Amino acid sequence: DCGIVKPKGYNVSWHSNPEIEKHHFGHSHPMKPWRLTLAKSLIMSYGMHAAMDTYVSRPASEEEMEDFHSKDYLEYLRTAKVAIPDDSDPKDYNLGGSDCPIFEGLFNYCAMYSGASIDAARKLCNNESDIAINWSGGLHHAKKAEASGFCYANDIVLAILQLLRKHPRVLYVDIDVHHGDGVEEAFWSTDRVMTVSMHKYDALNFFPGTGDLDRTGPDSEGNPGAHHAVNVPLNDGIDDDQYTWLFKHIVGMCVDRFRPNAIVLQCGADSLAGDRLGRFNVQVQGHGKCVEYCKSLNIPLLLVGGGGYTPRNVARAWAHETSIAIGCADTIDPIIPKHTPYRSHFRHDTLFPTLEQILGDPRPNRNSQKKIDEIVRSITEQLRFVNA
Ligand code: V1S
Ligand code: CA
Ligand code: ZN
Repeated sequence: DCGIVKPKGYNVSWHSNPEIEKHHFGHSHPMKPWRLTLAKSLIMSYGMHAAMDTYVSRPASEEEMEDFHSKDYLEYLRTAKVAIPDDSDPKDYNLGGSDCPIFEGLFNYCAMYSGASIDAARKLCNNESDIAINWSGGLHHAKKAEASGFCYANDIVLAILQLLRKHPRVLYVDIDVHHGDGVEEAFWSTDRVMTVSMHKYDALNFFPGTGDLDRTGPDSEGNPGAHHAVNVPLNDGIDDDQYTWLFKHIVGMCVDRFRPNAIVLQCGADSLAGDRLGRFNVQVQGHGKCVEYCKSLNIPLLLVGGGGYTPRNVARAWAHETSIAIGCADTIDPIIPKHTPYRSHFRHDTLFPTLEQILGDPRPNRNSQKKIDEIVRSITEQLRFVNA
């Protein structure tokens, strides 16, 4: 390894299970659990595992998953058979289409990534970890009784429910390029969870089509959830400077007003430049700055993965963010170690591939300063109603 040691008096735990990586959504499907193998390869070749408490996670029990999901949905998910989709089945819970196919071992896959997030949250609750990491989680679109956008079980909601057993208030922050609709909906009517999502927003042409600036919580009089949903709708091509400035400014204001006892950061890597589905121009550095900022707040922090459809860039971002968590980002060699398994995958861009340099055609930045100012003005106004 690279001589990385455990930081003194600061515990980072890494929750994973190699079983998860072996599942396949199907040939042309953009979601590749194998990207986790690639991320693990980087994390381990740098020797970062030596600086963390590493846990092989166990599958969540059905009872644990019932904390959020309905019994009948879980039953359907557990018994769903790989078959020609039956379009006439009215109660298919959105399973079996092209976004959420039924594949071999589906239920086990869901139980495993959920178990890892639940375990990670429990480590934070009993103060055994300062930062807990589950790169296989972050599946923010799943609903109580419905699969959506490559997500079947909502491990984030399950983890936040664990955190709420101990902590009065949890802040959820989502930097996936898509709107974190499933988490927002789950905690829509409570003032114990504030949800913040930054995303590409286009009601008609970008999934899932929700998350406009004025969707701030329930409108009904006296509902405690009012003002506790923060949405940051963005346009194509946003760059590192704009993105990290907005992140720090908005998350900073949310922490000041809401005073969370724990933070969950969904680190979806489809917000990176060159992503197969994403539209942004964020670099590994900028993406990592979001993690660095959350760490600097010194509040128990859960890091989960999420989207990310250009595997070599996903692996880079999550390895870099692991190095930020353990505090060695500035000391490791930027050039990917020679002995890294699958190193050839990172050679796409340069002969000496680095951890941070990604390739992505620079998209024109369609985010005007005027629009950014309007977002900040509106959210500042919204947060005046939050007083924890
Ligand atoms: N964008 C996009 C996209 N691409 C696909 C897709 C492509 C090929 C396949 F073989 C299967 C699916 N689906 C979508 C989106 C869903 C994006 C989910 C993002 C998930 C996350 O990163 O936030 C978290 C893990 N679905 C759609 O746009 C829906 C359709 C409306 C259009 C595409 N077709 C395939 C389904 C219906
Ligand atoms: Ca998001
Ligand atoms: Zn996404």
